[in-house]
Amino acid sequence: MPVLAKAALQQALEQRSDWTIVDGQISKTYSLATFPFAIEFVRQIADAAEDVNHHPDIDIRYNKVTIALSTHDEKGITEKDFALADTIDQLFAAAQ
Ligand code: H2B
Repeated sequence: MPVLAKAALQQALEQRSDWTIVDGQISKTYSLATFPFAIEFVRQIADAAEDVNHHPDIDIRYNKVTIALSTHDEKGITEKDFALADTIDQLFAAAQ
């Protein structure tokens, strides 16, 4: 799974909402209703990550969950990152 070229990366970001590049990773912050909801959301993300053996950096601050993704093995951003990003967006939508 190769690192995405700049143009492909920009297009992938434009096709999604609220994902940005932070320190070489794609990143998004989600706001949940409560701290327990944030923890449950992270629990679901952990299961999804294990399913695909691809793991995000996760920052939890009260009801805010920030996800950052890159592909360590490729030292950059690949389709794997966007695939998991899409799954996480679906988990969030289902939690609303
Ligand atoms: N997660 C991420 N984000 N990038 C990787 O390259 C990666 C991973 N590789 N999870 C997996 C685990 C690899 O280290 C294990 C050995 O399969």
